[in-house]
Order: sequence, then C-alpha cells, then structure tokens
Amino acid sequence: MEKLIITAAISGAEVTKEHSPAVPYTVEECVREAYSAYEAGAAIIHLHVREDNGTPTQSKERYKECITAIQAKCPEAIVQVSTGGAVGMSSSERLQPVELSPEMATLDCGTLNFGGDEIFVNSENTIIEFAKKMQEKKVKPEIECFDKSMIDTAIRLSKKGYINSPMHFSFVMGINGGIGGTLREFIFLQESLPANSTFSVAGIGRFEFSLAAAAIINGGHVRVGLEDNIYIEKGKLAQSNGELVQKIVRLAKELGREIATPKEAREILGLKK
Ligand code: KMH
Ligand code: ZN
Repeated sequence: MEKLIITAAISGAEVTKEHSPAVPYTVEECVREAYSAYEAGAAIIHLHVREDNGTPTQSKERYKECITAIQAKCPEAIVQVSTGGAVGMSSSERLQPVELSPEMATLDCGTLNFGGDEIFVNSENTIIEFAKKMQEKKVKPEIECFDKSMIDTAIRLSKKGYINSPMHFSFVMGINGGIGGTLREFIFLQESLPANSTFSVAGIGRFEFSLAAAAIINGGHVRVGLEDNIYIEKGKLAQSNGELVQKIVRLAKELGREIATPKEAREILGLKK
C-alpha cells in the first residue's frame, strides 16, 4: 500500500480559543502549531488564517505572511490554503489566497447546511470559477466533499475540463448537514471515486480517529487537526495539533502503514516542487 499522507488542519475558521486554547490566531501561533504537526509527521498543512483577535480572514497578505513564516520553520511542508474560508464570506474574498500560487488549495464541491443553521454556499458557478483559477495558477485542488453528491459534481466538472485528473479528494465526514461518519458511509464514498484518484478522510469530532483507522487500512490518507476535532481522547483536550498527528502515526504503525514524507507526498499527489 502507498505510504500514508497526513494532513494537519491546524486552525480552521469556526473553532476558537474558548473551545481549545491551542487554536492558533497569530502568525506565531500558526507557526507553533504547524511545526508541532510537521515534526510529528504531517506532510500537508491545511491552512486558514485569522486576524490576531481570532476573526477569520482570507486576506492574501495575511496568508502570505503566515505561509512565509511556516515555510521558514517547516521548509519541506506542503501548504494547502483554504478557499472555504468561513461561512458567509463572498467567493471573491475566499479565492484570494490562490493568487499566491500555493501548491494546493481546497475546492469545496457543493452547498450544505453547515453544522446547524448556517449555509456554506458553493454554487456550480462558484466551483467552476475556483477550479479555473486553480488551473490558471497550477494549484492542485483538494476536492472537499461533505456528501456523496459532491464527488459526482467533481467528476462532472472534470469531464468538462475544469478539474485535472487524477483528482485528489477529501471526505469531510460527520458535520451536521453533511454525510455521517460511519464505516458504511465511508465505504460508499470510497466506492464512488474514479479509479485513478487519491483521497483523504477528515472525520469531524468523535469520528476523527475511527475514520482515520478506516482510511489507514483501506488505502486512503488522513486529515486531523483542531479544525476538525479538539479532543485527543473522550473528554480530554489535545495539547496541540502535533499531539493529534502523533496519535495517527501510532495508529498507522500499529496497522502496518508507513508515513509519507512531504517529498513522498508530492510524488503521490503529482505535485511539482
Ligand atoms: N470553514 C468552512 C465553512 C475549506 O477549508 O475549504 C469551510 C472549510 C472548507 O473549512
Ligand atoms: Zn478548512
């Protein structure tokens, strides 16, 4: 089986220091959290940025500052910017960090009720606009799927030439409003993928580690991090993103799967650096 790529979603846009004091807001805090994950074995840093007071922003300048600082401390890490941003942001606001030509960016492939009464809007035109910008900037999309229909949308847009193959998917599972976090749903998503694709699984909250184990044994890759889950075990907060990554490294070792270095992750994903 191919080596395991671990992505650390270190910051997110919804989780706050009230939930966990380890959630990073400032550039220094983002570097601290990215380094803890990188040192533990994460090849990819999935990045949202904030103002110093914790307000989510998609400012190109803030991303640039943060990416430069992370790369100084974690020179090999693959930085994947978010184009999801926070619920309610406009598409032009969300798309800004792609202008920096990062190696990867998320491409959210559909609209859903997001965790409650909010709506995360990704109309087909928005997805196409984002996908075209990623092709122009030579950015590899990580296709975020919160439900099975989003895989179908990506396949349809790929057939129309908006998304290059082979595609790399991320199943984000367990958000209220999206697909659940059971093994049955995981298998359903995996079996819905085009044959040549790669995929990673991000289990939200209590689904983080069970779905990580499913991905490890089934040839997928894994995303963990404070964006998705703040607990290292039931009722116990993780001290850092690094601690969450360490747990995945232990799981992978027990299950006989080796961890991909950033260089190996680039080879698996077809990234050029
Ligand atoms: N913050 C969520 C509304 C992404 O990074 O592309 C969207 C999100 C997805 O986190
Ligand atoms: Zn995100």
